[in-house]
Amino acid sequence: MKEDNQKKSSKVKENKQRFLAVQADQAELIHRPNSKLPLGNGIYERYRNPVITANHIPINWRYDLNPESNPYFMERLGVNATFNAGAIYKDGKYLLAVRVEGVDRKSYFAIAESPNGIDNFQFWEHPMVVPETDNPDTNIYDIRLTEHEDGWVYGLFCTERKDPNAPAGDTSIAEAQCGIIRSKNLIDWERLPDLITYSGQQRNVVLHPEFIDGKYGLYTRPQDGFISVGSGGGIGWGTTDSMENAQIKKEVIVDNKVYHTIKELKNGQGPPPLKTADGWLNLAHGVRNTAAGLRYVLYLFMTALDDPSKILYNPGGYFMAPEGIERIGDVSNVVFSNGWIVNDQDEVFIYYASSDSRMHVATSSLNCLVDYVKNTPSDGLRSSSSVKKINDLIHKNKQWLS
Ligand code: M1P
Repeated sequence: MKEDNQKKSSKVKENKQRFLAVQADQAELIHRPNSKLPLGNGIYERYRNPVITANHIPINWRYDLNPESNPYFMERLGVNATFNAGAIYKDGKYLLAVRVEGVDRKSYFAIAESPNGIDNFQFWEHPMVVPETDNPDTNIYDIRLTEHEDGWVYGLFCTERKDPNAPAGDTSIAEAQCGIIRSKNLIDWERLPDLITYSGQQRNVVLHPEFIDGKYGLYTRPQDGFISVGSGGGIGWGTTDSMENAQIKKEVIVDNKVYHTIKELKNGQGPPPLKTADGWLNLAHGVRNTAAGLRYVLYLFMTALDDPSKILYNPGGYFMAPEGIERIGDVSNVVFSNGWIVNDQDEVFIYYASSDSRMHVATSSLNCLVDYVKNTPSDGLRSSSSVKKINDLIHKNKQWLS
């Protein structure tokens, strides 16, 4: 009996030590200062460290701290990845609604907060509780947060369920649609009915922050299948009278997929657009196929202030592609963004995930991004046009080299 008690108390001590070691390791990770990488490309600056990784997830979400029920101090609810975060700037704080994917492959959302937008991201006490509809979601992911002028903060996300029409025995065919929640405090979320559209499946649906002719405006991405957009695709646009029963009756394509470009296979709106004096600044992702699989990159375009479905500027090529370690992860060769923030100094914080694994930040300014979209030539769609653009530039540059 005495021996048993001694064993127990040494186990408790051992567990406590392991807990303190894990806690210290995490504190070092969270409080590690981030810094800009040198030089950059003049458009934005990348940072040395990712801003959020699976190891940022609070220890008490993953471990049972009771030595009786967890004598080996095992991780009980492991986390696979933290990526594709929605973003919002509130009371001077940078908030990310992160897609957290457990080792069971289910994703959920959790808010992490930073005082400066580049490091010290810490998760709130609990993950977000997203109520279900009568048709429960199997998986939820890629939330876009929109602070709408109606006073609500909306979260539009992808809700995935098994396709009811999947052939017997097929356990992988899914259906993607747009789920909708809203909140005033970002803690209590009200679930609204899923968006109704008339074009098969939907992913990457984003709510525009302002009323357009008295209606709510939504970016869509119609698709025939779950992975392949099929005959659908492109970034679509439609309006709805209310968000309580959101329904888009007419969807128009704003920015289509195009042969032999960075968005040859599919594309999708990223976060809600940013308002500038020149127009709405849009961030999106484009996907092409390669022998090594799909490649996801980010691009920008600008739409008219009075008509978010009308493109004014359309710089050619990608704005950001995966680099170095960003190229490796669960789904390699991917950068994806569904959240960006403008702070009070018009600095822009672009939050992007790499390879479906971790979150990063890149910083720029509104002026700089507007200059980029207005003055970067469009894609000429042919090699000879690319060469012509380079020769024009060489010619213009002559006076600066002499
Ligand atoms: O794996 C890359 C991305 O694939 C999907 O995006 P899209 O529908 O635009 O192809 C999503 O599953 C996204 O979460 C993921 O990052």
